[in-house]
Order: sequence, then C-alpha cells, then structure tokens
Amino acid sequence: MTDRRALITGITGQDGLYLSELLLSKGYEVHGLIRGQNNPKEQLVREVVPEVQLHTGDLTDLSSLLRAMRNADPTEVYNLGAVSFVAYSWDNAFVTTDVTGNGVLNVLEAVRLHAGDDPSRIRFYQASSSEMFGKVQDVPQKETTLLWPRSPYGVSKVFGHYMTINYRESYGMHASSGILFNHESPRRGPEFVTRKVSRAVARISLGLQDTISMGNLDARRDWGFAGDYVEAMWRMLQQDEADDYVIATGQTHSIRDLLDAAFGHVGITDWQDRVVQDPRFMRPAEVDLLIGDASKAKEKLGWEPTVGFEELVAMMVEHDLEVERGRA
Ligand code: NAP
Ligand code: G4F
Repeated sequence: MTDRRALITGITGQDGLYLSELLLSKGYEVHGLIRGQNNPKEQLVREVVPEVQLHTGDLTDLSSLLRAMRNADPTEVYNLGAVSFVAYSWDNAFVTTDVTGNGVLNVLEAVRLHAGDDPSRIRFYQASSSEMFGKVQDVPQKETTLLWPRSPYGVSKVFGHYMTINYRESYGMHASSGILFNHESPRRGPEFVTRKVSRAVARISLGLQDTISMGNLDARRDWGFAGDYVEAMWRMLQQDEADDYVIATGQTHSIRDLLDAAFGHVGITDWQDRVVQDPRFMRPAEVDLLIGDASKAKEKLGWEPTVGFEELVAMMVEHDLEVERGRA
C-alpha cells in the first residue's frame, strides 16, 4: 500500500480525469467519489483511468463523505465536485448553493472528523474560481482582489473559499484554495463556450451544421489548458504551508477572438454569417473581463502555463473534427 492516497470529488469531470492521470503517474493510489445510482460517466472513468477506485457518495450527504473518507483513508483530498455551469446556476440557485457552497463545508467536516487529533495530516484542496471576482475590482485580478460575485455559482464559490480559509485558521488544517481562471480541453463539457464553439466549427467545416447560436460575444476570459492547471493543484498540496493561489495565463481574449481562432483553424475567415445571436444565451449579470496575475504561483510553486490560447483552440477543434468525422 502506497503512503500517498488521494480522494477526488468530481472525478467524472474535466479536471477530475486530468488530475487522476497526473496523480497515478506520480504513484498515488487514487480514489474518486461518484454520485447517483447509475452514473452515465462511470464508464468513461473506468475506461480512461481504470486504476481509480470509486466510492459512491454525494457532496450534499455528509455521511456518504465520511464513509468515503473511512474507506479511502486519503492523505490528500481534492474537492473538485460542483454544479459548475454558471448559466445553470440562476435557474437552480438552491441546488447550486447546496452542492457548490454547502458541499465544501461537508467535505471540510468529513476531513476534519476523519483526521482526528491532527487535522493537518490530511491535505485539502478547494476548487475556487475566478468567477468569484465577478464585477472585477482590479485588473489583473490577484489573491488580494476584493471578491464581487455576479451569479449564484460565484456566490457559492465565495462561501466555499472563505470556509476553506476559516478551517485553515480555526483548526490548523492544511487547506488550500486554488483560484483557477477558465481552463479548457477536449474533455470540456459541451455546454461551456469553448467546447460549444470547437464542436460547432468542426461540424460546420464538415458540412454537418450551418450556424451556431451564441450569447454575449464581448465578454473576455483568461483561458488556459486544464492539463496545466491540475499540476498547479498538486503543487499547492506539496507546500509546507497551505495558502491560496491564482492560477491563470495572464492573457485575455473575447468570445469574438475565440470564434476568430476556431473558424480560422478550419480556413473560415468570414464567420459572421455563421453566428446567430440568441438572447437565450445572455446572462442576467455578466462577468465582463477576467485576466489573472499568477505571479505568486510562479514564485512559490514554480508553476507556469505551457499551452497558449491559439494552441488550445487548435487542440480542441482538431479533437472535434476527429470525433465528428467518426460520426459522419
Ligand atoms: P465539471 O467538468 O463540470 O465537473 C464537475 C464534477 O462535479 C462532475 O464530476 C460532477 O459529477 C460533480 N458533481 C456535481 N454535483 C455533485 C454532487 N452533488 N456530488 C458529488 N459530485 C458532484 O467541472 P470541471 O471543469 O472539471 O471543474 C472542476 C472544479 O473546478 C469545479 O468545482 C468547478 O466549479 C471548478 N472550476 C472550474 C474551472 C474551469 O474553468 N473548468 C475554473 C475554476 C473553477 P457528475 O458527472 O455526476 O455530474
Ligand atoms: O464557457 P462559459 O460558460 O464559462 P464561465 O461562465 O466563464 O464559467 C467557467 O469558468 C469559471 C472560471 O471563471 C468556472 F468557475 C466555471 O465553473 C466555468 O468552468 O462562458 C464564458 C463566457 C461568458 O461570458 C458567457 O456569457 O462566454 C459567454 N458566452 C457567450 N455565448 C457563452 C455563450 N457561454 C456559453 N456557455 N454559451 C454560449 O452560447
């Protein structure tokens, strides 16, 4: 039995899969929390990372988390589980609060109770988000920037963020929070804008679809590659002291830039006729500009992103071309 055991909530998500691969490559025994009585994504986890041991549980059910803690007996816990789609959080604010907000408190409690006399013996990572900056009060945003969330999701993440800090300060837990800016990959859910665009562009270029319906094209995001970002999570938990870190590329691009890059990759330079503006995809309150300052992570963790915006978009479009050609 290895002495490095990780328990990951959100194992079926984009980051859960990349983090599992990273930790397995480092010799960890990896455990994952999976919810529901017949989760359709279980098969994916079993195919991509068959070594991972799965435990049934839900972030809203403390007893299931305690059982998972007892069975996995982890040395590190990564809380990646969440209702993570911002647009959905307005229509489902209570569920989002329960899972994305109160769920963090449940995991912290499970860690604290399982750890016993020495709460710092189990290291904890919380997946905080640049969405917490919302109506941004600094440009670029850093660890000390005032939080001003603009969505029920953002508010829930702020709760989880401060609970993590509070457990560190109250119980001496080794609890760190990664304030991660948007990170993407071919594994990104199709509801998020990068994957929605990469899929549609692949289909349009293959003649399988004519147009794409979009919301606000002026919002700007700091987009990085998910594979780079899980490395930062791991590095945070290897530090002697727990702390909070911004993880970002320091570059910002609009949704128009994203469309330019994705359509450009398949040789379509004049994409305006292909994009239909649809009010259904506009949000009640928007986060207009995100751009992060990750200099603390660079200095303390030695972390830097390795994949730039154009390369990321190309990677995603290429992946979707392959998928769609297989379907054609
Ligand atoms: P994701 O792909 O949407 O994955 C979310 C995960 O949470 C899924 O495994 C999902 O399981 C699980 N989950 C949802 N409700 C649950 C519940 N009640 N109990 C247990 N698990 C539950 O998200 P991601 O992109 O990998 O992001 C990982 C984390 O980082 C999330 O907390 C997200 O909010 C945060 N974050 C993401 C970004 C980003 O740009 N990707 C940036 C900052 C922060 P099912 O498959 O069963 O639904
Ligand atoms: O891809 P998005 O849905 O991501 P969003 O809202 O920035 O949230 C993601 O990143 C956060 C980190 O900052 C995470 F915490 C969160 O869990 C999630 O992973 O939307 C990006 C932007 C928004 O401004 C949105 O209004 O794209 C704009 N957008 C324009 N048209 C669209 C669309 N977004 C989506 N999903 N679909 C559209 O058609």
